[in-house]
Amino acid sequence: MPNGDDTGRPILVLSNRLPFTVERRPRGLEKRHSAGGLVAALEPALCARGGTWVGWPGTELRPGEHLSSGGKPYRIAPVNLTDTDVDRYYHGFSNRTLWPLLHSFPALTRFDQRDFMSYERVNDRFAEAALAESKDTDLVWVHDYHLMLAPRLIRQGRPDVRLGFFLHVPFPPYDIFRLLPWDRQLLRGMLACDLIGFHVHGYARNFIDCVERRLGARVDQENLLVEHGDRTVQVGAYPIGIDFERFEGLASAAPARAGRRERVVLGVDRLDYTKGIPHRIRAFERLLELHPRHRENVVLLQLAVPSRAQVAEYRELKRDIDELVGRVNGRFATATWSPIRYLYRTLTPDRLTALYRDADVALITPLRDGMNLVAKEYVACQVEDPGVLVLSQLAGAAETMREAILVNPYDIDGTAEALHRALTMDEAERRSRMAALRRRERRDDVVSWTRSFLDAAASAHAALRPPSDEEFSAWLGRYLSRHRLALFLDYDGTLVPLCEHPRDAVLAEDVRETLRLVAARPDTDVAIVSGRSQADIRQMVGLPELIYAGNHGLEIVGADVPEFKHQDLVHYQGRTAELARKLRTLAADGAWVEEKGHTLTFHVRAVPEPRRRVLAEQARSMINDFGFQARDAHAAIEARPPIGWDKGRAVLHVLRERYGVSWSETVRVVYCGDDETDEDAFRLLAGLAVTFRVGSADTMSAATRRLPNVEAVHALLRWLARRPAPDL
Ligand code: ADQ
Repeated sequence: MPNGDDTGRPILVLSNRLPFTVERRPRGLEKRHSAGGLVAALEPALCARGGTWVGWPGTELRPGEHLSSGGKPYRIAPVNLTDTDVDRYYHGFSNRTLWPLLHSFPALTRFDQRDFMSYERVNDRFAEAALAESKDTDLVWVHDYHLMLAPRLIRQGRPDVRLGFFLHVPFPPYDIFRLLPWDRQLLRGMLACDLIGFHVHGYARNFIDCVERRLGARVDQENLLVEHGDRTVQVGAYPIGIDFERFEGLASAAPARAGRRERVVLGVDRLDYTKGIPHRIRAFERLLELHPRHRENVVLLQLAVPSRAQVAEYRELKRDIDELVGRVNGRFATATWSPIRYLYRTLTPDRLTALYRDADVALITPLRDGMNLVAKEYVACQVEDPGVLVLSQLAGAAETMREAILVNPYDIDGTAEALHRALTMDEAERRSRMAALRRRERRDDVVSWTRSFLDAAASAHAALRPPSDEEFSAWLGRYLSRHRLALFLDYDGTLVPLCEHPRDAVLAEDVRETLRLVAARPDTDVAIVSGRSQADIRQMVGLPELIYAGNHGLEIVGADVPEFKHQDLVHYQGRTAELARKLRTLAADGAWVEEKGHTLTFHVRAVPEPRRRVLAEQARSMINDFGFQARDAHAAIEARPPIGWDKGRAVLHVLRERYGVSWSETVRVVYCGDDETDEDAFRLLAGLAVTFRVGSADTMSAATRRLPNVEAVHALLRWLARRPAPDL
């Protein structure tokens, strides 16, 4: 049994490609098994546990055509792609947007809305296929950058399932990732998982950094945790390994090299601009310049697998390499020796492993690489006189393969010198370095990788600690250090938990006391912004020294601001009462209408589903047909007169009235709110305030940060009451 973990339940695997590619021939469909690392990694686990592999077969299947795994004990669920999907989702968004961006090549990245829309549609289809296959599965494993959105839809269909994601390519730093116009959607897609794995710690850190800065999520950088919705997501580094024994076996069995001629420096790559092939050729040229003793004694054998020839950048790269090889060969070749041997083709595993075994040096110098399996395969094949691995620092593999000679591939002279050192290294050093590399790769092979990821995905996760003073200081300390604070707080769901009936949402005495302390500071003003009527909210909070904006800011009263009532309200008084009468005709099964003077709320919290949704929909239509604005609130629909006014405008009004038109230079603003009506404020205050979205709703938010619950708001208030006085 190749995989020791044969006790587990069936798993569902999603990857862009199935473990084979299907081609249409005159005789019918023909399957070509893929020999890639992903198949080697996942097939043993699927064979041991059973389950389904969801993926694209590479050819559009016709109605009635089915695929099987060919006698293997797992199922195949093909996802059909049309020619347009292949063009936009695969060649477009996957290979021309995400591939270059994730490898930190922004200049080669194409941003096209239509490609992204196709990517969304195809991810939906993968998720649907997964859900249709998920009945007897409690573990789903999604692979790679082609499917970053799929986890979210799978989560919606199967809230209980364990969901893991593994990214095979790098995750770039924040400043690169945020160039993507759809970066937040992708992050949210991945965060539907329980476990998100990367090859190395650095990529995991980059991801968490993006999640914190782009989504405002609370994170724990040390333990690699993210708070998202009502779950905690574990992030981790799981460096992939290879099937060590298979490569070692193939290398031992391959026929011996006939006669010893020049020494061989080997490069093996898919033909891709991330692999640094032109830089490598230049480094080899530089070696011949700097150390003429290697002329006629050493060759660079460069193998390149044809790849993505539909993409223009790849065709250009091929031309560049052809030219470069020609130039260097033309410059140094003699009658009996050419410095570079360049093979543009796929090799059989036997031939490839024989070349690995016989190479004196493997020169693996990607400009950026998630891991790089070639480095590991080379090491596994060193079964005779050990060679030397020269490896780019910018490959994930460099994190663990410490006994390689590490180089910066952009440093041509440095790489040439490293190559010289490798070619002249004595046997004792070669042996000890290679032995250590082999021990590690044998131990941390692909089976151990699969097992450690699946075990982590299946096990319980830690939760983040509640927000602490250190976090508040980190978020707000510097921001508030030299300015007054204008603090705006929503009430229901922010200061008090949501209740069945609004009258039950009573402010706790200790929270009132903290609010009093915050407002008593000479450097702080506090305003409550609520959907309740002004009189109601004032009474619920009970602190006359605060500012109150009621009815979503249509009426404002309080210390140091002139009393405000929106001038257009007079036109709607009778209409509001009329709408209340109409809405009351819907108020059955526990639904009821709250009249708040200028606005109304249709509450459905006490109505059981699915009736609740029906009633809410009817209320929404009635409000809209009446010419009022209907807005979603928690288990309620708000009805407001069609006045261009909301919590955001109300906050700006208070700021202007209280601090003058140049308020943004004199006062710092913090706003906490928990629902869609607060999003108006988050949007208007973007860049001008630190805003907090409270609660575990997994919705897109314009807020700067998230707080998990009302208790976290109370903790923030306590910190605000105690914080150091600003240097005004
Ligand atoms: P790739 O970008 O495909 O993988 P890599 O890890 O180097 O890169 O794997 C290449 C594979 O192709 C190797 O298994 C190699 O044996 C094979 N190969 C290369 N040249 C060949 C030739 N001429 N003939 C036959 N086979 C050849 C992505 C990420 C990597 C990450 C892997 C696994 O880009 O960073 O290591 O996934 O997670």
